[in-house]
Amino acid sequence: MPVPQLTEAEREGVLASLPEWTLRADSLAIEREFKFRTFSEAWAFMARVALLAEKQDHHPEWSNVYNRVAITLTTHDAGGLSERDSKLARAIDKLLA
Ligand code: HBI
Repeated sequence: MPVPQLTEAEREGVLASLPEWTLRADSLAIEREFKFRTFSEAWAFMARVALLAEKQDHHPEWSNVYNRVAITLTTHDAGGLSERDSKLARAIDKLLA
């Protein structure tokens, strides 16, 4: 299903509202690294993010090394950043609040 890519102005607004996330060099994704005390805490976080992703039908590109989780959000259907990425990023940040 086609999804509109964010304009440059919309991207700037998204980044301003998500100060913990950074724009990937190609401007097509946002990224954030998370560090936990243990692998178990990292894994529990990933399980919660997975449920969010399923609920939103929007899935992260991510990696986990022991207590660290790196998440990249981009919208394949848009060929770049869309409002789906900012929505999921906000929901992920709320898990840590
Ligand atoms: N997740 N990141 C990302 N990007 C997508 O375009 C996407 C997705 N999850 C599911 C999804 N698209 C569905 O809309 C399509 O697989 C049908």
